[in-house]
Amino acid sequence: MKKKKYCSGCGVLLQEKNITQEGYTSSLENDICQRCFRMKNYGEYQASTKSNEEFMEILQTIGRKKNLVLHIIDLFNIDKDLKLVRETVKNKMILVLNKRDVLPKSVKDEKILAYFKDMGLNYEDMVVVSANKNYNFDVLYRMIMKHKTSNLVYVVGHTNTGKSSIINKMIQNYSESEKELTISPLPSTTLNEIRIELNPQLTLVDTPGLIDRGNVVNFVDTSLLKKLNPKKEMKPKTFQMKPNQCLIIQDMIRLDYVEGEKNSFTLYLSNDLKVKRMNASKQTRLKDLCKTTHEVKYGEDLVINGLGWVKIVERGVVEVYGDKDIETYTRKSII
Ligand SMILES: Nc1nc2c(ncn2[C@@H]2O[C@H](COP(=O)(O)OP(=O)(O)OP(=O)(O)O)[C@@H](O)[C@H]2O)c(=O)[nH]1
Ligand SMILES: [Mg+2]
Repeated sequence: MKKKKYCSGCGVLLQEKNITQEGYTSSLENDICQRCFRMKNYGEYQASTKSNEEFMEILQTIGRKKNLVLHIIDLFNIDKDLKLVRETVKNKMILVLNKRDVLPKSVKDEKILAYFKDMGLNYEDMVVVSANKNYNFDVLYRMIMKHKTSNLVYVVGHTNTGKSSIINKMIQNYSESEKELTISPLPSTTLNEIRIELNPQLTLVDTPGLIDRGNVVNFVDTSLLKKLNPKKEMKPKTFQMKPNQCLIIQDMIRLDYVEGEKNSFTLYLSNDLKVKRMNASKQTRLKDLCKTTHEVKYGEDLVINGLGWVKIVERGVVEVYGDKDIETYTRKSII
């Protein structure tokens, strides 16, 4: 029997029998599956469905080992259940805050770090990085070498946080290897554990990420998806708001300011999205969508999962209209 071969892009078991199934390749001589080939060469993204049960099993298995773990967070899309990963994986952990490049440059790294330190979760260390800008990787590398318990270091986190992008940067920076993991803006790009030996002292293990069911990315087409993810520093948009005014974001989300004093709403979104302020009572657009009401307190953000957030200065009541599966919630302001 032939030896099993796994895709070097996403980790799936390669097979040449069934074109409709995961892991298909026209020939087992190839190193990557057809899905990865298309993503890498044509930017043709194909969604896959990885269940969160499988993800939790992977986390639990890692939790039974003693290896150091890197927990990757997307600063644009901070997971609400950060604690879940920390509680499942009790290993020594470094918190890696990725996509620094999309936050305004005026925000200091210290401020970002302080926000996460205040959560009181137990990490060995924390670092702010950007895989796209190759920012702070020497600091990250030194932290890994300082805290690792063996040559094997696991990389975990939600889908799309940039786990594979970070490992690719580490390969470029610290190894002679030509390997390249597949990355994409769609959920579930990586499908299985993939071990990447950087050098005799360090092997990184890429893992599939937990899917966030309430994230906007699950409900949009590819062209909108490309607009949603900021590619550059976000230019915050500020609107002075009075009750009975509303904001319409890209004909997808409507925010009605229903109760409070004169207020200021600052939107942190991809610069490619359009926002309009309107008179709420004269405008019925999007009002047929599902409504959620939030009381936003002083110093809080209203988060629209996957789209970004609104920093609201004074206390106020806001109604959000959008697809019923898009999750919205409030949190302490990050900026
Ligand atoms: N702006 C910005 N985008 C990034 C950065 N790192 C990764 N991305 C983008 O984020 C998206 C997801 O990256 P991946 O590396 O595939 O994320 P992942 O965590 O491996 O995702 P799964 O394999 O699905 O769990 C891609 O569109 C990347 O280009 C970064 O530092 N800055
Ligand atoms: Mg990945």
